[in-house]
Amino acid sequence: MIATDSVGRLFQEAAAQGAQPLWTVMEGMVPPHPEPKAVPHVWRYADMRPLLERAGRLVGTDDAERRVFMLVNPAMEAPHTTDTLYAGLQLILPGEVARAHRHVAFALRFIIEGDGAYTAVAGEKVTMARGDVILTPSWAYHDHGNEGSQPMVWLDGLDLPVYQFFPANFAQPYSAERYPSEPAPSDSHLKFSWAEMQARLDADTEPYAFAEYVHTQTGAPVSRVIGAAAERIAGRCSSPTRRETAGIVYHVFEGRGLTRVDGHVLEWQRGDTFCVPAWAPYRHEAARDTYLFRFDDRPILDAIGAYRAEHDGA
Ligand code: GTQ
Repeated sequence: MIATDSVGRLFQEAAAQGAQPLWTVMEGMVPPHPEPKAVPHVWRYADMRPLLERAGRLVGTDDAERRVFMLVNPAMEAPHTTDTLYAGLQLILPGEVARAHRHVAFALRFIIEGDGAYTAVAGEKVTMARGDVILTPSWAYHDHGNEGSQPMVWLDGLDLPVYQFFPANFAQPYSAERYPSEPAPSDSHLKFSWAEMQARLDADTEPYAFAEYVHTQTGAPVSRVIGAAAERIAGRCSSPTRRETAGIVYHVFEGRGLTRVDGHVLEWQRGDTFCVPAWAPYRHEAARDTYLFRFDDRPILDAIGAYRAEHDGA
């Protein structure tokens, strides 16, 4: 037994064994409420579109398997748009093919502009138009091609940050540029058309409407990690104030307004993408009739029993 033992000495010797006291950092380890690292942020399409255009001129599909600008949260590093979600803007020019690969990570696309492009997913060639949502399930081979005459831009939503945490992601190139595919059936479970979603939102006569995208066959969320929904807010109206343990990425399909998040004011208009960190109270205020697309990590939170939400009941 050392006569002059001290707490400092104890900590030093514990550190030499790869151990640290919990009690000095207890609150950080089990905080009283969620403490996301991500901060609220808007990526404006007016700023992003010219960067994509330049990438289109400077970088070909040989150099970029996917020509994407990641939307990186200012308080985090790539691939974090929020603590758990990744978003990126992908450009594909007429005549280009983004070669086939597959990965464990799930992806969804929300089409921002252009038509005449397709994503071939596991042998189904799915054509894409503005506002459509296309799913790329885990481990399904997929390639993208633009057979139209206009550039195509879409928002990618992936669960990549989850695989920073769980080292369980694999990726594989396919042996050819394109994976063999047939035109997708009109009722493909891989695609949700905007027209259908807008009809669901418009069927609700309230100034604020919310509708989730669910698998047409199973009624389940679009993946086991990521869920997606759309919202309609009538001009000069607001959403309820909510907070959720889910992180959220929003994209403005149509309209103009702002979102108050925890004291921040995010102003947005058509084409912009913004994020809401976990547990931050947020409320949308629409200046004009507005449609928002969103994806979140609710399904995986549900799976681990950690999804919680509160709203003001408005
Ligand atoms: O289109 O396959 O934004 O693999 C990031 C990773 C898109 C894709 C991204 C990807 C893809």
